[in-house]
Amino acid sequence: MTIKTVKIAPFDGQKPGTSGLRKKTRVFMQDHYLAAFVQSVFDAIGGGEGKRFVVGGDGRFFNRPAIQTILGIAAANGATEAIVGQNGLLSTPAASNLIRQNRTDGGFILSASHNPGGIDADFGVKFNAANGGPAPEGLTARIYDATRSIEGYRILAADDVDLGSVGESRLGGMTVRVVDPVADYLALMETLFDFDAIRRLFAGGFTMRFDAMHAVTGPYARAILEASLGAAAGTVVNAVPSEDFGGGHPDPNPIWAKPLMDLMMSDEAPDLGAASDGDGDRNMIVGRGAYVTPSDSLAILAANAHLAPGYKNGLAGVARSMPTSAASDKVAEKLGIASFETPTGWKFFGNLLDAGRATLCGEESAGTGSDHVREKDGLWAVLLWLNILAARGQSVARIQNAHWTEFGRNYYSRHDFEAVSQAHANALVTGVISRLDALPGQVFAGMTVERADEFAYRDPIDNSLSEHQGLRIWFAGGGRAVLRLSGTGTEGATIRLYLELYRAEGSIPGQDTAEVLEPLRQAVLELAGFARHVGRVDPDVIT
Ligand code: VG1
Ligand code: CO
Repeated sequence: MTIKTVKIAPFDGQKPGTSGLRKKTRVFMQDHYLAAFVQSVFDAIGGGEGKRFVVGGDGRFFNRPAIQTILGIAAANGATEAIVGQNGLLSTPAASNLIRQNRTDGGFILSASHNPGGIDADFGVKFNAANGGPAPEGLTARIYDATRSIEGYRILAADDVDLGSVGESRLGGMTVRVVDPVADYLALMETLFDFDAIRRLFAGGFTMRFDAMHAVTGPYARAILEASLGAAAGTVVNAVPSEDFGGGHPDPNPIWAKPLMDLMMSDEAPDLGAASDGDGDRNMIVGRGAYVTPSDSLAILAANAHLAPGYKNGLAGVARSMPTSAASDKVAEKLGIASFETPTGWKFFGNLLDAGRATLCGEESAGTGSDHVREKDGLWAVLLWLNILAARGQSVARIQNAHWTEFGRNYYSRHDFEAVSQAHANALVTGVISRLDALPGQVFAGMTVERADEFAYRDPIDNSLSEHQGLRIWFAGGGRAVLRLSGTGTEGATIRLYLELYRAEGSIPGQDTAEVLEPLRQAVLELAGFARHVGRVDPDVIT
């Protein structure tokens, strides 16, 4: 086997976004494109000599050839071991766990998460560091720098490694260890949750549907929910990972998981509905007739986590991304623990988790997790809910209503305007930024602005500063609107508008979320000039 050195020129635009490098699949399939990025990672971390890595992905189109390329480059860069999920599959949280458990130097996770898959859809690569978490800002910047000065990459000329069966093989000087993607993750979950109590819950007739959305959590959910916990066969649906996720968006929200939502709002609803995304790090929780927003879910989990063995000693703190509602802050306040507000993206939770300052973290985009790994974790959230339901013996709706009564309710909604031209999206955002200081006191659609700023985050552990993390506008009467541009899209720009209104008295009888947030929506549409810049006021997706 020989090591080839391939001379190349840098590719434009290999700048990782909110969660790794995400592009159209055909962009990744261009000669040398993936190799250039992977070599840049090695260059940015000081080479691969003597290092060990985890490699796996969500099973989307191009997953397997991409893994072969990464293995060839790792071996040629002197890596000594690669731990790969069988058939190239690893959920993002399971990959994070393997990095930590095996003390590797990091890992490559191949996924574009909730984005659709296929040759004409999306692909992505993410590098996670030795703590199991997404590359932090500093490392991300070094990787991007390396992509701009790369002159060539090293790759082993060799046959494809067999990823179909568990076991070890050699690739040049590197050992490739193919592992069961589920086993170690299941073992970790057993240390955190009361599996016997959840088994008794299912044995007592508790019913559930878990929609794996044709993505990576299928095998995990079947092994854990059905085989280990005794949920009825067929509880997990769409359980076989497919390269294009059955042609859908593997995005667990009321829009893309509509069949599950419809079931949960019908007379045939089981006790619990749940779903996860392409790479298994997001979750959706819905009770019979009761959708739980991700922001509320984080708050409810924080308030009840002590009911699960892994968290019986309480939480050090709770962290949420800035656009996430402040519902979890209320819980932290009552528990007398720290709360943190970070920029969007899991990489910002890493330092807080490593330092033991936060135990639970969450994002409005359906990501929840804890210090058990360094990624958000869809099935973990489902299991914590199950543990809480088993311990309290109450329905999801009852627990949620009691929570609102105790803490008040943060009405919350996110509006996404997709495939907007980059120029129009930038004009809208810079238009608001240029007026930030003048906004307080101004009235839009009958609502008065109280405060407005552009969010910047000073990491309390390493003191690094991350600026331009979204615009926040607070209105008199307690409403907050947030505006930011997505960092995970692959086509044009996506403007995200987040609306939140806190009501201390809890639910308002006879009014749904859209009605409660309507005045706020009108105000921010006018303030930012959506009609003028985007040509429309109705979003593509409301979650
Ligand atoms: C979105 C979400 C963000 C999440 C990110 C990655 O980012 O808003 O909360 O961390 O996706 O999630 P953006 O920049 O498009 O708003 V995943 O499940 O892709 O790893
Ligand atoms: Co994801």
